[in-house]
Amino acid sequence: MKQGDAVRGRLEAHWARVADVDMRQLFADDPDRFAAFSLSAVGIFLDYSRHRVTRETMSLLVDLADRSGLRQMIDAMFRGDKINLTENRSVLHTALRNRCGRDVRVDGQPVASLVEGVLARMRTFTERVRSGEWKGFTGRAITDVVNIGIGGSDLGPVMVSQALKPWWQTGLRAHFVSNIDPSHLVETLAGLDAETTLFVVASKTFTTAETMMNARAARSWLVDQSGDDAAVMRHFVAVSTNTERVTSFGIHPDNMFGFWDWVGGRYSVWSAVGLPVALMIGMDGFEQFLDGACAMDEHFRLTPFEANMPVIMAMLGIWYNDFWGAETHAVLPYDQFLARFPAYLQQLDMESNGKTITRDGSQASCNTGPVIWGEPGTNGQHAFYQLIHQGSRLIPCDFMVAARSQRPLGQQHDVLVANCIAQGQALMRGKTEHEALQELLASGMPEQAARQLAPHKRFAGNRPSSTLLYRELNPFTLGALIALYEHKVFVQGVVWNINSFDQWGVELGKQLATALQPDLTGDNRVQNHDPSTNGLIDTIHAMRQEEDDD
Ligand code: G6Q
Repeated sequence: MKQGDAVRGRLEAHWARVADVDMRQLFADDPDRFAAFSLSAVGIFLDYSRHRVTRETMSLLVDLADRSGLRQMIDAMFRGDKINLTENRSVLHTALRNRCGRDVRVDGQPVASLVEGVLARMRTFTERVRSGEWKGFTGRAITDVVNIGIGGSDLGPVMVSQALKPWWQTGLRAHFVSNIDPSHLVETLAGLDAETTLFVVASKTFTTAETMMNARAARSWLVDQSGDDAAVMRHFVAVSTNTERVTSFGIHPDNMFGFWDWVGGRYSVWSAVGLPVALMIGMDGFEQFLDGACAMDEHFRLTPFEANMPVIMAMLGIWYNDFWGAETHAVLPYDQFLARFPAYLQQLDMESNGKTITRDGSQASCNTGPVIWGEPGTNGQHAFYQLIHQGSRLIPCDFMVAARSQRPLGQQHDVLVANCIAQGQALMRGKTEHEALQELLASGMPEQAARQLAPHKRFAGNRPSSTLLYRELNPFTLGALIALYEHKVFVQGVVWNINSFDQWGVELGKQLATALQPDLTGDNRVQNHDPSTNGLIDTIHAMRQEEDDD
C-alpha cells in the first residue's frame, strides 16, 4: 500500500460526510472563515473560503501532500536532481530566477554563473537595441521585434509581453509568429519595414518544423527586401540550446542566447526565451519579473504546507478532481492584460499533467490533469458563465483581479472588481427557487407566471471558486503569479505520481503529419492510409481542383 492510500481512504470517508454541506452554512457556522481560509504571499492574496472544504478537509489534504513525498520532491527539484525521469534531466527553471544565491548544481557543476552570463549578454544586447545603437542594414534603429517560436518558445513570451504592455518602451513594438499556417507570418510581415525589424528565432532544439519554416521564410523576406545576405546578421538573433544548428541557419554565435536542457520549453520564459520581454520592458523590468518568481519559489520552498499558497491551490484541485470528479478548471482573469494567461496555463498544466502513466510506469489510478480553460472577465460573463452557474457540471474557478488599474478610466475599474467579486459570491450563494419567486412577485409579475419562471431563475450555488487579488499587475507580481501556478502544477504531479516534465503525447501527431505531407503536395489519389485519412486528403485535392477549374 502506498503512503498516501490510507489518507485517501480517510478523505473519501470525509467527502461522504461533507458532500451535502452548503457553503452558506459553513460561513454561518464560522465567523472567522474568511480569515482562516485566506492568505497572502509575495503580494498575492488568496481567498479560498468559497470552497466546499472544512478545516478537517484542508488538514487531510495537507496530510495527503505530505505522504505523497512532496517535501522530498520539492528539495529534489530545487537541488537539481534529475526528476524528469523519462528524459533523464534536471528540472531547474527555478535556477533561472535564483536571486538569493542558493547553491544549485547539475552533474556537480554550479549553474549560477551560466545563468548570470546569459543575463549579462541579454542586458548588453537589449540596451543596444533599445537605445538605437543596434542598427538595421540601412543604419536605422529597430522599431519592431518579431519572435518566431512555438509552444514553450512562444506562449510565455506572448503572454508576458502582453501582460506588461504598460512597461513597453515607446516606439518599440512586439509581434509573435508561431503557426505554420502561412497567414500568420504573411499577415505579420505585411505591416513591417524590413529596415527596422529584428527577428528573434526562439527554439530550444532549433529543429521544430513550424519555427524553422517560418524563420526561413522571414529570412528570405529580409534578404529580398535588403538585397543582401549580410543583412541577416543585423536582423536575426537566436535563442536556443543548439549552437550548431543556429550557426548553420546563418546566425552568428555572438547573436545567439543560450539556455540548457534542464529548462523545459513551457518553463522557459525565465531564460533567454524571455528576450522579447526584456527587449520590450528593459532588463531591469525583466529582472523584477525574475525577482517576483524567486520570491514565490522561496515561499513555496520554505512555508509549511498548510500556509503554502501553491500547495493549497494544488490540493484544492486534487480535492475536486480526485474526490468530486470535476473534469475542468476555469481560469478567469479580470484583467485584460492577462488575456493570454489561460492559454499559457493550458500548456503549463495540460502538457505537464495530462498523463496516465505514473513515474513507476504503471497506470494512474484516477483521473489526472484537468482541462484548463478560461477567458478574461467580464467578457466571459456574457458567454459561457451560464454553464458555470446553472449547468450540470462542477467547475472550480480561479478569479483574479488587480486592486489598481494600469489604465484607469472613470469608475470602470471598480465595476470590473465588483463583477469579479460578485461572480464568486453568486457561485457560492446561489439563489433558491423561493428567493427567485419572491423577487418575481415583488416586481409585479402575476403569481402563475412567476411560479412557472422561478425554477429557471434558481441558482444551485455551493459552487467553488478561489479569488486572487494583487495590488497591480507589474513585472514582479506577474513573475510571482506564474511561479505560483508552476508550483501548483508541480504539486499535483507529485500527488498523482506522474512526471510533469516530459511531453511524449505531442509526438505521434507530429510523426504522422510528416508522413502525410508529401501526399498533400502531390495530387494523386491516396490509398496508403486508413480510409478516413485517404478520404480527407482526396477531398482536399478535389477542393483545390474545383478552385483551379473556376
Ligand atoms: C514545452 C514543449 C513544447 C516546445 C515546443 C517548441 O514544454 O516542449 O511546447 O516548447 O515544441 O520547441 P522548441 O523550442 O524546441 O522549438
